[in-house]
Amino acid sequence: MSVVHQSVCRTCQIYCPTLVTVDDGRITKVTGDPTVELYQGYTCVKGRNSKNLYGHADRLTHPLKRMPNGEFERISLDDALSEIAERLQELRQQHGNDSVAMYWGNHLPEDHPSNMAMAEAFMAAIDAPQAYNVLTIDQPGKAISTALHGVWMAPEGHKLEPDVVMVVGCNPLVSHQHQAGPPADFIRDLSRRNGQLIVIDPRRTETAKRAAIHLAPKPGEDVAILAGMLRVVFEEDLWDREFVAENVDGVEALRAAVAPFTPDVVARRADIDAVELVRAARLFGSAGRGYVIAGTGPSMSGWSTLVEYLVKCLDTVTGHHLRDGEPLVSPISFLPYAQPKAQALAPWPAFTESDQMRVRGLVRSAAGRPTAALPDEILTPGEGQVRALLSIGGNPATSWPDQLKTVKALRSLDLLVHVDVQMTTTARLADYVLPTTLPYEVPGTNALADFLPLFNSVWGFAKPFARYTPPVVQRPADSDLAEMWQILFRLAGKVGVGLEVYPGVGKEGAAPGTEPVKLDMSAEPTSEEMLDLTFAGSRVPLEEIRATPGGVTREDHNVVVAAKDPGWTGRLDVGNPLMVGHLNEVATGQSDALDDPRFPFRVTSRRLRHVWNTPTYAIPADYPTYNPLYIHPADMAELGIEAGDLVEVRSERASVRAIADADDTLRRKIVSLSHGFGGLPDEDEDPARGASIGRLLANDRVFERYSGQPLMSNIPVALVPLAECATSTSDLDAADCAPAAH
Ligand SMILES: Nc1nc2c(c(=O)[nH]1)N[C@H]1C(S)=C(S)[C@@H](COP(=O)(O)OP(=O)(O)OC[C@H]3O[C@@H](n4cnc5c(=O)[nH]c(N)nc54)[C@H](O)[C@@H]3O)O[C@H]1N2
Ligand SMILES: Nc1nc2c(c(=O)[nH]1)N[C@H]1C(S)=C(S)[C@@H](COP(=O)(O)OP(=O)(O)OC[C@H]3O[C@@H](n4cnc5c(=O)[nH]c(N)nc54)[C@H](O)[C@@H]3O)O[C@H]1N2
Ligand code: SF4
Ligand SMILES: [Mo]
Repeated sequence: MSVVHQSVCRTCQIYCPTLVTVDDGRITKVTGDPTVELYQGYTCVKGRNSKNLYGHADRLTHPLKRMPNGEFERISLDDALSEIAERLQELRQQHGNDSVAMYWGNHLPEDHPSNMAMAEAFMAAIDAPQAYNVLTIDQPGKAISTALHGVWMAPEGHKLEPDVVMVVGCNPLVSHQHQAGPPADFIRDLSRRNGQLIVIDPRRTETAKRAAIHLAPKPGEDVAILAGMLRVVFEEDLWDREFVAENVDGVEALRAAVAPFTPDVVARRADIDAVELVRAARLFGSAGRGYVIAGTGPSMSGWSTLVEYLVKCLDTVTGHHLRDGEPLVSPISFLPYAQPKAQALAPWPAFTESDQMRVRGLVRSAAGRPTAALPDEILTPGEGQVRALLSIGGNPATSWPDQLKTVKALRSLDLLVHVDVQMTTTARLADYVLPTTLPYEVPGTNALADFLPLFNSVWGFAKPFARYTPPVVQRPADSDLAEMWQILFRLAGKVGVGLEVYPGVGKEGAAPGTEPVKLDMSAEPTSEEMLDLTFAGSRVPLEEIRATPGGVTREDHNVVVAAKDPGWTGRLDVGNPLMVGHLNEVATGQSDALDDPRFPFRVTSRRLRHVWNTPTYAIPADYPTYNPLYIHPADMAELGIEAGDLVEVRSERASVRAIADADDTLRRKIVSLSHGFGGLPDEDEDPARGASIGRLLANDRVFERYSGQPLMSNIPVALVPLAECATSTSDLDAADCAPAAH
């Protein structure tokens, strides 16, 4: 029997509405749902191909325990959780609660709306402060700069008919990192109104090809470029004096700090055309409405917080915020309604000084504890040493920077528990591997896309859209799976602690005064009950969303931005002393600090269309399973290599082997590689599995002081063609051709 269900893709944060065809209990087809105007039937190859995840031979369906001989054996989930609880209790008793850490990656928030709040509740219940997440190795500057700058309480300036959009180190046409919906929609809408797109990216990306102005700088110079643009905006009086006088502090400090970044200075540093830089600044500054989005490019190149702060400064000094009386086009559906107001919420502390790491002088920031320093917290003996790690929804052994140190740390743990759907690099190192359900087997919603504006104002929907989906297929027969929140609930029960769960996105994101819900630990809630808890009091009631299979698109509440409250004193800050001090350092510092004649190339990060971070076993058949190393054709000619050749990529830290591919959209001497690929360092180097970019990184050399995020892109490397090694008569000696020592 064939049935078509309306559902929601949960492979990434775009949550496309889908039509899922189920034949005799098996998913045979996933397509876009054409009934949803906002998405126009859009899906991507990853979402359509996700049907292959289900029923695949490589899918994990039973918990595994690593035996003393190193082999994995099946164990029941209940027994596994009992054993894990016992070991956690021993460690807590012997070494204190500090010895237990949790890391959650992308699939935790993605899979079920209650997972995040449940993870937070679990760590609070065992009174363990060592909670880490993926944000600090992604774009931590988004959260940190928000705390330093403050927020506009009508957070939607970008949704109302912009005249200009500037995209910095982001490639939404492939990554979808922007509005939920078809990724090119924002460009189409922009050009319909004769608006302009500016892109700043060392590569002529799919997005850059659509831009009116594309600056292709050296990577790592975004601070200088944005400071240079701010300077033009001030010099040419393109800033919004009235808005700034009314709502913004620190403008004189910012103006002084950007003064050294003249167009000529910036052009020289970034190797771009000074005239084009000024043109971009004028276009941005003189537009009536506009906004900037920054992606992973600048964050991975070492500048997350300062770049994200300057992005906010540009939007704020040009007054690109919603005003009194303007419509809010996409109020959040899944949270209680909050009246938008044309006023500033003043900055708040971005750092918790009392929450110190033991290494590199790092502290917890608004983005969380520095994940990049967790391997050191595991390896450094003494009080507070982490001995157990619960790894949920991510893949530390591949995604964390500095794979060599990460793997050494994971191997040294007394207990590593990993929750996943497949035997990833991390799973292979774990003591217990706990398999989790796949999205179409459980109820879900598209709420995370709806919530995203809470974390960054340029994410989320262009129009409200709330959809619920029931499970559309059964779990595999005989499987022993649980949802992530369920695993945590059951583990808490075995440890003997009660859980208090906050609605919405958890305590950190909760409105002041929100009370947690005490769970009855003797009766496991259902997945649906967890949804009820999470969406309590939502603007659009969950009952209504459940009862409307196509989804609810309600724009009620006559959502018009209200005037500033009488007597309101909150102001945004564009002159934060930490940021201004850092700008001064950049102005007077060397821009060529990374240059090293031994490593004439730089490897940058990029996303591939057909995989989402760690590839799954279900890569579409017509796409490569490896991780192409993209090189400019002229550089390939100089190196004497062709597409398909093996190349050793060598950094100061390590070397990996990659399969070369030509890409003339790159700058010369800049190569690019995706993350998520590759095996463990001591496994046979199989180029078909793809090269690990994380192995080339060091976590303690060049790192951002605010988040601990190290250089994860723009890494100095040398490229050595392997064919040359085989036949070398040149100045390459045998040592050059052997993999670099780890
Ligand atoms: N050098 C370098 N390093 C990087 C980056 C970079 O650009 N360059 N990017 C960084 C960024 S932005 C991020 S977000 C992190 C990612 O870091 P993580 O979140 O730690 O890693 P992911 O690969 O996203 O982990 C996702 C996990 O989900 C599993 N999975 C796949 N499909 C499903 C599913 O349908 N359901 C469930 N439950 N699980 C599934 C996968 O097997 C995988 O183990 O990596 C960072 N690391
Ligand atoms: N298909 C697909 N989509 C994804 C993912 C995926 O793996 N595959 N991953 C998801 C995740 S976890 C995230 S965080 C988002 C990320 O979304 P994006 O940030 O859009 O990610 P990328 O496509 O890697 O784009 C980063 C861009 O930065 C450029 N760049 C590199 N260094 C610099 C620099 O120093 N300065 C500037 N200005 N640019 C630089 C690169 O050339 C690249 O084009 O994508 C998400 N979406
Ligand atoms: S864009 Fe994301 S949500 Fe949409 S189909 Fe692709 S993977 Fe699924
Ligand atoms: Mo990410």
